[in-house]
Amino acid sequence: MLPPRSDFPADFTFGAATSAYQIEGSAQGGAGPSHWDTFAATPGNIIDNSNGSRACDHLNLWPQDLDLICDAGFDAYRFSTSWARVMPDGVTVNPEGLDFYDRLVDGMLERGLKPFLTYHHWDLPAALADKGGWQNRDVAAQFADLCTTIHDRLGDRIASAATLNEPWCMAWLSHFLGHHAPGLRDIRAASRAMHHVLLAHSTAMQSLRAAGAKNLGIVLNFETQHPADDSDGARRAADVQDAIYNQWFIRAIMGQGYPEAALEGIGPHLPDRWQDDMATIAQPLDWLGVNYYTRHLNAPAPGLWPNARDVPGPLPKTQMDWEIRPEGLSEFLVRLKTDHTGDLPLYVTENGMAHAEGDLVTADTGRVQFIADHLRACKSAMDQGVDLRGFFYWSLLDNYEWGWGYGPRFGLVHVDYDTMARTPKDSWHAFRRMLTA
Ligand code: GCO
Repeated sequence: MLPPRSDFPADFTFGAATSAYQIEGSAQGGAGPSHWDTFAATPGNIIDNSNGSRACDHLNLWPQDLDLICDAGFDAYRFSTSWARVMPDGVTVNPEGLDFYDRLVDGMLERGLKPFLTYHHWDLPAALADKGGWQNRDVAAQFADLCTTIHDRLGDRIASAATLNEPWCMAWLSHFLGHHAPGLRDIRAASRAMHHVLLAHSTAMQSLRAAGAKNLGIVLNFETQHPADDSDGARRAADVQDAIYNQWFIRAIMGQGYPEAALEGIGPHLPDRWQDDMATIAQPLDWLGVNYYTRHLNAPAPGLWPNARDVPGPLPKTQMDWEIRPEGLSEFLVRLKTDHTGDLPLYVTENGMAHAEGDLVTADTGRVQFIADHLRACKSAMDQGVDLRGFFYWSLLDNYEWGWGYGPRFGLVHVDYDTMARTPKDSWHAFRRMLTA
């Protein structure tokens, strides 16, 4: 059972989250190719060699998807706009793309849902990727143009907006670890991307503020980094991963500078005179979005920096093989307040699990338990003084899980990828009981 809604303040926001490439269908509606389309077209990059060309066909089925959010009793919907749909070549506007989001936002308001917009959730136009994408400093100004273009059209109806989703994934997972588009394993490319994503975020913040936008933030992901044992090597490995993963972005944004343990390896490859950008990067936020899923165990890996490797942990795991550790969520919320964000309002913008139980597509009591435990972790952080304003479940629908394709099922609602039929699972009903009681 989920905790009662009355455990949370009356104005606490409950929502469901999705992202454009994972649900819309990238081949329709005049969108241009994004680097996810080209990455997915390369054999071996996606487990099932699938792509987001059709995804959940949300571009056509969005009214029923909004109904599902509304009928469950949610207050808000966190969605993203696709850069490649709004600007197929990265710069020129596709009116059909903007029209789609315009209708979508009106659809939310008609159903009493607050629109929580994320300007970018990874579908960078291939034309910009050709020019180096996040490695190219020009991307900052181009991203700011995208944001103000979208703001001009939707800004009068948006409750809250985030510039970027998970810059760690955009820069490190994709340019150093090679798991996400553009699939590079190159420390110079990764280091440049680590800096330029922040420059893009802050340049967009400045342009959006100048255009009168309100309630602006960014969404960062946090994963607990523990040492696999009590050796010095394991502790060092965990510290370096923590610096890259959990400190790089928030420290820079809060004006605390890049963490030393990450600069050791990344510093030599940063763009010239990167220090000159640090004041710009520290733009004030109105709120911070926290995505939390799991923890990692780190063992030393002698050889090359960062000298760390992941080892499997002993805790129960999701369909992604991610360890389930709800207390990590309260730990991060408290740590953020104490070390970085102070009184800044926080939102859990993503938390959820990939999960499948037997043959009955609606059976997911394991997910209900997962959500209940993480909601209690939120409550515990609030009891410790954290100004947490909302919780968004990832995800409304089963959808395209990037390099994992369509296998992992994160949804409150099951999607049959042949018929596109949506079927609410136990967890959707559990939210409905909680939120409409
Ligand atoms: C992320 C993204 C989502 C994922 C989800 C599950 O956190 O990686 O925001 O797009 O689908 O997190 O991996």
